[in-house]
Amino acid sequence: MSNSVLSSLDALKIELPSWGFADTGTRFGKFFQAASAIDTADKFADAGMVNKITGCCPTVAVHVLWDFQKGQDPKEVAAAAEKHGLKIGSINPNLFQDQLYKTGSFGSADPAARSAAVQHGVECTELGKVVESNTITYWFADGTNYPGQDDIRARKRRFEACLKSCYEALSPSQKMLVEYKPFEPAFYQTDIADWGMSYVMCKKLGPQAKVLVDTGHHYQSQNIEQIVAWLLDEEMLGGFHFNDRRYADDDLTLGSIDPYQIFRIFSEIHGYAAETGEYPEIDYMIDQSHNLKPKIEAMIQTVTTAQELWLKAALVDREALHKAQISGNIVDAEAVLKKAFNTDVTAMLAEWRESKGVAADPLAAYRESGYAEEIEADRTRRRKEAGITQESSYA
Ligand code: AOS
Ligand code: ZN
Ligand code: ZN
Ligand code: ZN
Repeated sequence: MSNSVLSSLDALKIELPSWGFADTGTRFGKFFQAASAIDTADKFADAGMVNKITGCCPTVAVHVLWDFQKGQDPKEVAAAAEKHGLKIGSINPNLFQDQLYKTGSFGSADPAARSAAVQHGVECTELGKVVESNTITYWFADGTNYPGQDDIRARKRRFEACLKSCYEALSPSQKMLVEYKPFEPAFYQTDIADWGMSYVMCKKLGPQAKVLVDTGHHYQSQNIEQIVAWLLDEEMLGGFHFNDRRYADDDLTLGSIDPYQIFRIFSEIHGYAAETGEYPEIDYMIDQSHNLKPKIEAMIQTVTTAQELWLKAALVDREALHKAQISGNIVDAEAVLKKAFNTDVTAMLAEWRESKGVAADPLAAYRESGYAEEIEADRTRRRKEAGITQESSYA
């Protein structure tokens, strides 16, 4: 059993977000870090370091507006990632920063906003083909702030039409993931506010559209593993954005608030794999942008937390669980989950890491590497030489 449990870790490849290595902040302000990435090459270097130290993060998610310069050959960006042993992962369009999107992108009543948004979505899809990335992840800031501001059903239909135009641009190997979020920045009505709305859109589009579950995008106490179970059963789960939440979309470190929730989500995935004989095709992506923690350490902490909870969930004795369930033994059924959750998997993780040639304690190995000191000195010097003030950098 230990072998299949350990090898289940091979199915957990975690994608790092390029934007998580740069200075980002809250709606109210930013606190800068001397070691933060200045440009895309820095972001890839940092992501490459996290991959080297953990051995399980071979791809990096890119943000089209922030990582690709106008007129630049996208292949150059892919080559810059390859230099650090990475491939470009999901392509993240930006349908929220342009002034044109004041009342939304795909949902806007303004045809100029909608056509610019669709054009951007299609461009992102074409870009994905060039850099050989198969995933386009759509997150929308769209919605309204005041009752009556716009026609909700009209917005829904505009969304359907725009998404369809983008879907049609996909190559057979590409897929489109549609993320949902209950609120923020729209506070009265968000166009794709929950998994059901995303599901409805994706289902209408076709088999290359799937739901993206950002763990932070749920109401207080919402049962996320049930959503995951339903989407798995319908073959509609496309990917995750990993983070944790206390109040709303806080982008806190995965498992920092409720590790048992993440365990229960992973247990659903292992359950699916036990039943079907294979792990579902899911993109596991981190969506965290740390304002206070050192960024690279925060990523390593996230990755190792995910692996730890994944392994614990793989330890769930599915046979015992099934027996308890069909015999109505509720106490034992829950105890099966608790037993796995409470197992110390440190030695197992070390064994898996050893087999991959990485250190048993990635965070300690990172701290010993001297990388943090190196980039802090290098980036401080480069900022000084180029006269870059951190106030003027965005994302
Ligand atoms: C926003 O709340 C979403 O979580 C997005 O997935 C993500 O943070 C964004 O696409 C990065 O720009
Ligand atoms: Zn206030
Ligand atoms: Zn997200
Ligand atoms: Zn979010």
